[in-house]
Amino acid sequence: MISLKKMQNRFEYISIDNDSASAKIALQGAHIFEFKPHNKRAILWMSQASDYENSKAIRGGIPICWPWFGQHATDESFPQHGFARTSMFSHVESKEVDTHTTQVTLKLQHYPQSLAMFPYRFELLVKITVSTILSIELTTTNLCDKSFEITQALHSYFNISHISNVAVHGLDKKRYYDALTGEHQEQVGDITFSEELDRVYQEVDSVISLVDKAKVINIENEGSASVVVWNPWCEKCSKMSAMENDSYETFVCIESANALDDFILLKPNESHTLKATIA
Ligand code: TA6
Repeated sequence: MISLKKMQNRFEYISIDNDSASAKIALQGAHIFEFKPHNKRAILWMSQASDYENSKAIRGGIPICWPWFGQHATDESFPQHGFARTSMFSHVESKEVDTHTTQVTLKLQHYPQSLAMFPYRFELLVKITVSTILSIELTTTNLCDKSFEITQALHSYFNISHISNVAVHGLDKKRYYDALTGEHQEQVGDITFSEELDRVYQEVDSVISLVDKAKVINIENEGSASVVVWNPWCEKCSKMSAMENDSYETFVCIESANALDDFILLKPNESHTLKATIA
């Protein structure tokens, strides 16, 4: 079953329910804010304090950071993580591949306000496949007569039992930029959490596993050279919008990205796809 729904404040989203899972995808930002395989816990975390209002980023699920990750390189008045996540996407196609698999494609193209921040004509296609696994493909096409660079991330928030129970496996020996210290380091072993952690791992070419006691979530990336791992811990969490003071205890962000030096250069008419598969 696929249906277009509206909340009381007219916030529009696509609701999916097939033999494998249920999911919800906001038209704003092509933002998946629920993915729940049947008879299992929801895989994606959503803040109880999040709004669902157009022009405000939803806190949780998988925000799409595009056409830049983090702060804009030259104008700090531009929105952090780009404008895609607060832009209205159009519906291209929804199809029930089979009773276990549903596919939705949404599209964003340049518009006057986007051209003011990112002076290029583009098409951004988001193809989401919902079954026992979730996959998201973010395809950027350069529609103009000059090259442009992007950085990007599928900023996935994952549900966890408790921050003290989890480890992130698969980044051992990878170099990372520590956003808290501005230093470059090399990862030793698995990542565990005991304080604020905000790192951009580079040249990542392996499957990343979120290990939460007996439960393991695997994140396989294609067209992505960076992985961002983030937890705000208590002090930053208490200062962030749409977070409850203890929110940090129940999520970890593992983001499939092309960030910092891993930017993507697209010549006219070239395309690039970033794909994440979550199982
Ligand atoms: O991906 C990590 C990060 O860049 C953190 O530094 C923090 O800012 C987080 O994203 C959330 O950003 P947001 O703009 O969604 O509040």
